[in-house]
Amino acid sequence: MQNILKQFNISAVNSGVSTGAVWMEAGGPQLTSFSPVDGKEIASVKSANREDYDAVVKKAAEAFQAWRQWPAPRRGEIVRQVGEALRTNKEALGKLVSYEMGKSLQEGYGEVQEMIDICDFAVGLSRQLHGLTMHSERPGHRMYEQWHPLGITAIISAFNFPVAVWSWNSMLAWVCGDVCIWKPSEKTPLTALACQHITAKVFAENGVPEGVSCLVAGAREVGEWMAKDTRIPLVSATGSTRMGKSVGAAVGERLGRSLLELGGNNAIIISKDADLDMSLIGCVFGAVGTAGQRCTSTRRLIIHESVYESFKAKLVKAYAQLRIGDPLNEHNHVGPLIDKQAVDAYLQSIEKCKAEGGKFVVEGGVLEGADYASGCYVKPAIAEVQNSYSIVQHETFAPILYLIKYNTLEEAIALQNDVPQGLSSAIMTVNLREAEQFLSQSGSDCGIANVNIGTSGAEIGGAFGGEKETGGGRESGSDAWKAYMRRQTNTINYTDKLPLAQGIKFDL
Ligand code: UN1
Repeated sequence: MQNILKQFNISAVNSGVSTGAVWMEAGGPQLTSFSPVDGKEIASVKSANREDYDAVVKKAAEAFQAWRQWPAPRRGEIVRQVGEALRTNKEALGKLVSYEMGKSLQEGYGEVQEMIDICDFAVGLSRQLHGLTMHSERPGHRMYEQWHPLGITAIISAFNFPVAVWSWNSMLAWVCGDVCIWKPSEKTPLTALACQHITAKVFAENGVPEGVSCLVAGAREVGEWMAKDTRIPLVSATGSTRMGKSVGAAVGERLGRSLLELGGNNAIIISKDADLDMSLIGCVFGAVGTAGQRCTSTRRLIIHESVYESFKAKLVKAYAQLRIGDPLNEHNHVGPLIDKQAVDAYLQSIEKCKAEGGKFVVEGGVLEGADYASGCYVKPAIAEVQNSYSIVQHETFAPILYLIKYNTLEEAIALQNDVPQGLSSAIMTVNLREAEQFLSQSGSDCGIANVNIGTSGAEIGGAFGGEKETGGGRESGSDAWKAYMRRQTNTINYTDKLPLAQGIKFDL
């Protein structure tokens, strides 16, 4: 790990405030990053105080004046080179993600791959920031729309995807002509430092203005400054519903734009017509992958009563085979939770579930012993519950899977939708009628609805996000780029008359 830290210029104590090549003398409190893998302190990062923050916003605003003049395909060329640099650094960055955050090495690499993929996507997009043309109702008039850069995009990201979520936002924002200020999770500042170093090198080689890629490490208050800051037209925030409500309210108060990607409470319906063996992988990976800390993690299985017992038996057997331990050891399936606080939340959820009547068919618990010295390794658990339990309605960021029984598909869909969140959902069925009903307007109410794959592991090409308490934002693929630009409608009169719209007569 020492070599990797060195490769990314990370020393024992680092500045967490940067406008690109420049790392400022940060005056805020120091954040210490501990690895949940072994509990050891990795390094510290000095966070931004208000003065540092203001200096960064000023630099970013200046950079925007220049950056927005760069042709979009040229901005795309810079992002292409960032993608190349990520390819070169994939192994090292993937390992650092795995060590600082605790996800399995495969998933660490997968996260960096998502970054590379969004770079490729953004490069193509840089030549496709299309607007529409319309037919004017007036003779000799032309009407069209164009998309202009918006300004500063603030990115607040969470610990669970410490680098990919930043890249979904920043790569799109950059090709759109925006500049970015990133507040990474205070739990994973080092992977952010690494990304900033990778980007800054590419930017410096290409003469990209200082301020196009900014980093402001810090705790909650930095996010609050961003949310209230009228110099920032767009705040893109990923995290808990609680955080999103406060960011959304503060941004809304000043009529700014927010893009919120908040909690999920994702379910898979296992139909009587499901291929049970195939479904098993999707369910188990969805529930225990990233130790249940994805916003797309599978939290609930809604299982048809005719296959309930047999599928439960398969799950119990599969869980017995899970290997929990050091995520850097590729032999293991499940790594640690992010920190002790997360372990407490996991334990409390188990207690609450039991108190409400939940019956555990796979018991949870915290693992002890030399291999689990960080105290953050927990056993993935499975409980039989009712969907109405308050704990089942709540997103616990941990590997606890709830089993619910159903009889008719209508009932299953109603259960799937009957939670405050609306991010991801899936049905396992080979029955076309069921699949189509699930995807129809009276089916899943989520932003993501899948057939015969699980709830997690979305590809970057689609718009990512969800409804209800998930916040309504869409990031990543499809036309999510539109959130990072401002639309302008233009009407041009190329005659020597000035007819008014709607046929209004106004003669002088
Ligand atoms: C998140 O957990 O915040 O679909 C994002 C997935 C990943 C992204 C998850 N591509 O699981």
